[in-house]
Amino acid sequence: MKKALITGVTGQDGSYLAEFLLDKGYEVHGIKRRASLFNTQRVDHIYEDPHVDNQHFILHYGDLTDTSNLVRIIQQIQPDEIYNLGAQSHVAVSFEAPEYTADVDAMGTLRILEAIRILGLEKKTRFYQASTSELYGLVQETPQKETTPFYPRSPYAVAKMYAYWITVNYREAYGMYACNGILFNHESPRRGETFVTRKITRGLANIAQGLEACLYMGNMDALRDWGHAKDYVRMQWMMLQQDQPEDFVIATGVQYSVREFISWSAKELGVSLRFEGEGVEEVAIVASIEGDNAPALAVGDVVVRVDPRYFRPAEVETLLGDPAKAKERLGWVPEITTQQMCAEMVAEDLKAAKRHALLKQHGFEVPVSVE
Ligand code: NDP
Ligand code: GDR
Repeated sequence: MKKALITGVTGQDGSYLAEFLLDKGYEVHGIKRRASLFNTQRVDHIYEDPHVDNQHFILHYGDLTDTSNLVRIIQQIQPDEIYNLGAQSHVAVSFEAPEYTADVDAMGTLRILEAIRILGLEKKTRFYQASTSELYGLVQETPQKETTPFYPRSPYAVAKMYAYWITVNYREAYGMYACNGILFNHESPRRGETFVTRKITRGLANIAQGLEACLYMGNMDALRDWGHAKDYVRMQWMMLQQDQPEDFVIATGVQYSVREFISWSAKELGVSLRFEGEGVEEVAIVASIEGDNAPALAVGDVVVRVDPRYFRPAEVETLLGDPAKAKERLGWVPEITTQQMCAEMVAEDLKAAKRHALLKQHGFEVPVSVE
């Protein structure tokens, strides 16, 4: 039985990847951080009681800032594959916590690579690094492919650039099977609530059900190439099954604006929006309503406004990937379109909002977290 270790197993990708590898018959180990509240919601459905024998899904406490912890876990497991998905992954937050972001995202990657080397596992353990389209930042070529020069635009992207190159370096210096997946944005109903797609689907569902008044957005002109996380974790595994380690761009090859994503999400709720005004004065107004998913809304309501506090000190305006290499070499193509993904996310968030609204109707007020 193959053994895999996933850092960031409690995150969006980690949870889908753990499911995927368990289905393939792997023994899956994951590193979770100590937190003051349970932080395992995304993997609770695959949790296995440690008191029963023959566990296939095993969680270890740990942190990418803690070298001795990483060495001990890797020594204990002797994994065939390590997927380094753990990161301070929020670009805007990286401007607030640049040093921590560098420690986790850059040095954390080095710590794992060094642990593999110190333990003499260079020939056994294959390593996947969660690299990112944010490396392209201020884009030098469109669409972006494996050979496009990098120009990172945030402390997050700069830290991930170190991680990208140290992965290449350890492959070249020590002959390790180590590779980078340069993944463009990918989303799902499990996406963190403060990333733009989930903020939109959840926010609009809450507004439609009367749980929030208005959605405050940053740069709605930003263009992104959004895929579904399920498609992207499949590719993470495929990258570690080749004869030779190589780096791949993973993307859909289509881009849309944040504003378009807002319009689609509203449409999924039966609401048509009209955008009016410019810059920080721009608003989205309800133009028409169909069906019964938005009982709290009326035509003319303003549901989206701009709040400059969501603007970034340096913005990545446009990203569009070219996944031709992944298609040619690995036969990988995304199976879920951006629109299908948006519909799935809205449906899930609407279910949750309806649950909340029902509790509220019956006198049980449950506060809705917003940022
Ligand atoms: P998430 O933010 O959903 O998950 C990040 C994971 O990393 C969580 O499990 C988190 O733990 C964990 N983590 C954070 N800090 C530490 C730390 N100090 N030590 C150990 N673990 C830590 O990210 P995604 O699942 O979306 O992304 C997975 C990886 O892919 C990340 O590295 C991200 O930067 C990268 N990436 C993501 C893309 C995307 O569009 N989703 C695109 C390209 C790259 P906790 O749950 O406790 O917070
Ligand atoms: P990104 O994702 O920065 O691309 O990083 P995010 O969803 O945060 O932003 C995408 C774009 O939307 C604009 N935007 C807003 N973003 C947020 N979060 N909140 C807002 O209110 C808002 N309004 C507009 C942003 O300015 C940006 O242009 C994600 C992360 O998953 C990274 O870890 C990963 O590496 C990259 O995708 C690829």
